[in-house]
Amino acid sequence: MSYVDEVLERVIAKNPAEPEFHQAVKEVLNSLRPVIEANEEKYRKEALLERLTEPDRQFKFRVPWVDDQGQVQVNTGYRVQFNNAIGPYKGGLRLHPSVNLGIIKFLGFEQIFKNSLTGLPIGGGKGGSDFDPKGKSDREVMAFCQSFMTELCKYIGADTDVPAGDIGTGAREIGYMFGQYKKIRGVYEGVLTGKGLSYGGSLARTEATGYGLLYLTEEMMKCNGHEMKDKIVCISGSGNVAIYATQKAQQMGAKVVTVSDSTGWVYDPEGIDVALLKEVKEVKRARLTEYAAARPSAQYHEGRGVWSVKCDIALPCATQNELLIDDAKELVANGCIAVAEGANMPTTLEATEYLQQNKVLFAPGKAANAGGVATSALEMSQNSERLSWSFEEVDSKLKNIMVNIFHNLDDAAKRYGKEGDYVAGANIAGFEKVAEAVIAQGVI
Ligand code: NDP
Ligand code: 2IT
Repeated sequence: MSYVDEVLERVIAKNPAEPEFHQAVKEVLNSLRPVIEANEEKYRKEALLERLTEPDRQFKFRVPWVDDQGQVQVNTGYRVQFNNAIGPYKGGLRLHPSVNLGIIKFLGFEQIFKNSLTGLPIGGGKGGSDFDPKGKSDREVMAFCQSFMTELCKYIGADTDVPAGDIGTGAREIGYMFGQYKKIRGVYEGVLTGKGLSYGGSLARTEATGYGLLYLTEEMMKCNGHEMKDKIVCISGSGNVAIYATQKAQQMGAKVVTVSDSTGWVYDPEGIDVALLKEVKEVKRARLTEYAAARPSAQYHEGRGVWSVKCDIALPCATQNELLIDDAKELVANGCIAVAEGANMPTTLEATEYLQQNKVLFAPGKAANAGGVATSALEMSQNSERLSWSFEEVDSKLKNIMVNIFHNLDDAAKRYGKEGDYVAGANIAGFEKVAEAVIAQGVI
């Protein structure tokens, strides 16, 4: 049996009931086959793949807090420190009822390669909790965040592990967590990114994932003979990534006609009104029904359906496994040119293969959404030098990083005879640097 197959089998046997983690490992290891096969003896002896698929350590802890009725609630908190070969652990905190160890592990594993692709010195980690911020009062969210950080603060630090936002964790939650870290540890340091601008946050971090997604998409389109102007774009999600992806796509002259949330989706043939979307989602924290109610051109539909709308570019920006094989077939039948993942692993393996086989340009999340974490690393740099850069400076660095990522994965794919396979390109380019660093640092 090949080394890759052996490790895949072992990962599944050792980590039962973690299907998302298996999926992420399968995608990465399958596309690394040509690299591993070229160095099979060395990597096997080094147990390199075993070391990359086993987290450095993982924390799971109780998070008790008191709700507005005086009732004690108990959630579970997680932080997985996956790999710090090239820098301190770095990755977001997801607050969503679906969170479990397998989901945090898939996200942490992806983060290793994504962070490597940014070219910046950051390792891979991820955390979160099954707490649901939806429908909670600000006081309840604060109580949860303080309790969560009371435990998490033992394991993190500006040079050790630097968490940030993800689904359900935005500026409000980061603020409460930063306050509690400072209170307990007594240090004012850049231990979290995505902070408010008044206490060490970076300009353009809020916009970075969505903007970065469009910078990479534009470069991929350009290198394949297409431009963004007048393209019809379907976006899923209506959170941080989706909102700023919509904004940047429109700035590039494309028209975004859909967004969605966990209960339904909106089709707006006139183009999504970003100011209204921001008001509904960022200020009111309301459902998309409110967007549709305020916008005569918009139609609201219950359930899923974004990918049934004819488009040139599809940008899944909600969550994992939200673009399935039937959606991929519909996109291809409707003449879709490109899919770029704003979310982490939103496309199933089957749907990804189908899109690639049908010549749809496909940019995987670990490359396409790397602008968020890259700008987090820029926030860390600004915190270290105790300076703040202008919006334009951060945004132009972000754009450079995304264009470079695209060319790195394009080159890596070509080097291994897989031209145009950006999934393989991203995994190979991300892996090479981490593999070298792991081996150079010895058996630890
Ligand atoms: P937000 O919490 O801001 O928004 C998430 C959006 O996705 C919401 O519209 C939400 O709907 C929808 N959503 C979440 N879970 C589900 C679900 N199970 N089914 C259907 N819809 C769902 O999160 P972000 O925008 O920050 O994150 C979106 C994706 O991008 C995630 O995969 C995240 O890991 C990834 N990402 C985020 C980065 C960042 O910097 N924030 C960086 C890189 C990747 P509702 O409002 O109804 O819950
Ligand atoms: O998935 C991701 O890359 C993020 N949620 C952002 C992580 C970060 O540290 O900014």
